Amino acid sequence: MITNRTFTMLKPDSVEKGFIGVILEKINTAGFRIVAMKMTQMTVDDAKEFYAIHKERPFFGELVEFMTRGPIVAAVLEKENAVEDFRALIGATNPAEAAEGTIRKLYASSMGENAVHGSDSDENAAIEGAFHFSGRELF
Ligand code: 3AN
Repeated sequence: MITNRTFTMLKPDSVEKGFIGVILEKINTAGFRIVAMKMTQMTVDDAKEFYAIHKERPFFGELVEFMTRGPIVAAVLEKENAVEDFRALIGATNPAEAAEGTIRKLYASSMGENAVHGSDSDENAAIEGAFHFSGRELF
């Protein structure tokens, strides 16, 4: 399935540090259209479900604790080649390895607290978008 959409979350660290505006500016400047957006806070059950693919990983508990400790900004973004282009814009999972100018290089502090989420496939973009938004919330 090929789509032109991806799903992102500005994680609790970005919201806590006041980086919502600068990150959205990078996203808009890079040519993404915001199709849906909201500020919300995941429950522990939400985070366990959202990150179920990582449940056997040693960092799973830390990940769930971090992602539920405060509000996030969830959004669906549209652009040609959205998934790949957004992963390029955010940079490597580990901010120390992220390319210059990427969102994680600029605003993330560690592998765990890495500022933003970006879907890793068109299929997951659709699943993750549907996790946070109903059809009526997509514009
Ligand atoms: P990405 O977000 O770049 O796709 P994934 O899917 O490998 O990275 O990991 C999902 C999330 O799990 C990451 N965004 C990060 O918050 C967390 N994570 C990944 N690896 C680690 C790690 N070694 N230690 C702590 N948290 C991690």
